[in-house]
Amino acid sequence: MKTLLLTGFEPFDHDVVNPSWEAVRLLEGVELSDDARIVARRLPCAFATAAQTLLGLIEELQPAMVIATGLGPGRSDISIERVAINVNDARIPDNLGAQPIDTAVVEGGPAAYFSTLPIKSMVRTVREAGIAASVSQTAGTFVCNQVFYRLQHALVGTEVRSGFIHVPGLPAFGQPSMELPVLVEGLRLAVSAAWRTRMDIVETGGRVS
Ligand code: PCA
Repeated sequence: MKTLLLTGFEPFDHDVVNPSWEAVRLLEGVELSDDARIVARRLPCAFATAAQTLLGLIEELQPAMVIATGLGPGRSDISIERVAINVNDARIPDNLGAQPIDTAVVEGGPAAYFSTLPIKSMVRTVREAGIAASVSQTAGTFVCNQVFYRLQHALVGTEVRSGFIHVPGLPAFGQPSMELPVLVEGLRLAVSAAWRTRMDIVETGGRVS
């Protein structure tokens, strides 16, 4: 049985839930094909421990694909991330009180890594089900970007494809949001598309600015 490791984050910034984990935990054990299933795990929201936890899980579970997810406050759709950058610049402290500003994720590492997932196919598959999705050109400069960068850095030169998805908040007054069942279905579709698609489609997901 092959494993697709899917992660979500614990709450941060005084929130009591994080929709990324609330959705991902409902996908635990979902089968992607006869010989592949999702294993769901939660990551701590701290610069010192998040990536280390993820890399430990990769060591333990030997997944064939890794997709990390996190809350993107203010996002209104399922955002398939294109790129992770080698910068930490935290606007708020993480859950251990750390707030790195303008430090490298990996000292001496490349400026950025691209997702190795078929991001356009993922967006199209989610949209075809009537669920909002888009390619995102930045995963920010907080813990999610750091985890995404360290993930891509660790898997360079391996057969294991990997990437990151940001999700909207759950419904709350005045905030862009997505209902949990819609989010769960959208993530399931995105992950399934990633699993079965080798060659990505060519279709614009760009922005003018
Ligand atoms: N979102 C944060 C970190 C954890 C999460 O769910 C981010 O976008 O960096």
